[in-house]
Amino acid sequence: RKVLYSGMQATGKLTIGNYIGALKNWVNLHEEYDCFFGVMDLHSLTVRQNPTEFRQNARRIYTQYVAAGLDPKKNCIYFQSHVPAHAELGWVLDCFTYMGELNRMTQFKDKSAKHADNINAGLFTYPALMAADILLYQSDLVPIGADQKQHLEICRDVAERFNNIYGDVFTIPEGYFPKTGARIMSLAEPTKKMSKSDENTNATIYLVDDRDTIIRKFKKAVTDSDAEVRYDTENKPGVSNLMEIYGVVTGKSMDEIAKEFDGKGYGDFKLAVGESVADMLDPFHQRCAELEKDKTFIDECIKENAEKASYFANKTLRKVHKKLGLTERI
Ligand code: AQP
Repeated sequence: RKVLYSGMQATGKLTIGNYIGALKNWVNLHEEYDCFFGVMDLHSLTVRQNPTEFRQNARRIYTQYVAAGLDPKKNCIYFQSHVPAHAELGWVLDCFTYMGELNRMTQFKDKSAKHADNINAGLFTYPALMAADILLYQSDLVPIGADQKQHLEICRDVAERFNNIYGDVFTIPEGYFPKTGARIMSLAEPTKKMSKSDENTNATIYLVDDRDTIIRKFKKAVTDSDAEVRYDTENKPGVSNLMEIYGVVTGKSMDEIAKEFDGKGYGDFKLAVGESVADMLDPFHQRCAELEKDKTFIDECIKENAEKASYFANKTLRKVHKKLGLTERI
């Protein structure tokens, strides 16, 4: 069977962008592949974390993967920091990644503009660690949102560079991008992607938000002054984003949505979008609450899967060390 790899940073609370752009697709694909889903806590260190909140957020994300429908007994769901091979291969790949390649990354540019007081080396070399995450498991498929496309390209380039020198060590992974919802935008600034680290909490729907909060945030969403529900990302980014969210959640096409709200005001439209998202998240919230009650089940999965992930990751790492000529441990 082919291997699928994906993960999310453990920074903050997951958003419906993370859910629609990534998690939902994992659930659709997970039966067909051997899957590894990481809670990418080492990646989160590029931004200063409050240790108590960080630990809680990371655990919550683990639980949310399971609540969304991923079976932790069949899929390897684990914390990146529990498998030291990630950091080890990350270092090796740092040495195979060029500064020029990393300099072109738009995420680095965006994030360094946002955190001007902490532009650290980890933020810059992030794509090399991400390449290690994927390559350690000899992954074939990597489902990601459109924002991660550039990083996956670097991963493929670095893997090919390494393979050209040392033979076929790494499987070259393919990206899997959702047809709709690959880029859910901020509700406050619809030309920016919705992001879990956005300081404006009204811009973002978190997976933990309750029904009233969700509906309130959608009511406040920035649209435009023409009162026409029409898909046009260029001229109507706010409305188009809401249509996209509604489309993913209800399965309706953009034309169907435009017809449904023809002649109706934005008020009705926003309420319908809010209710559809709240309805989608209701069963998810129930499942999260159940899982949070049964602490031992999640603890056991975390432990078992750290061992399973380490087994596969170390196999690749040993091969890499050998190819590089590092001295074997006696
Ligand atoms: N707005 C989005 N629309 C669609 N997909 C998205 N993803 C993130 N935001 C959107 C996808 O979610 C997965 C996990 O992302 P990540 O946590 O590794 O990092 P990110 O892309 O940087 O996500 P965030 O939410 O913006 O996090 P912060 O604020 O911490 O940087 C990826 O597959 C991503 O494409």
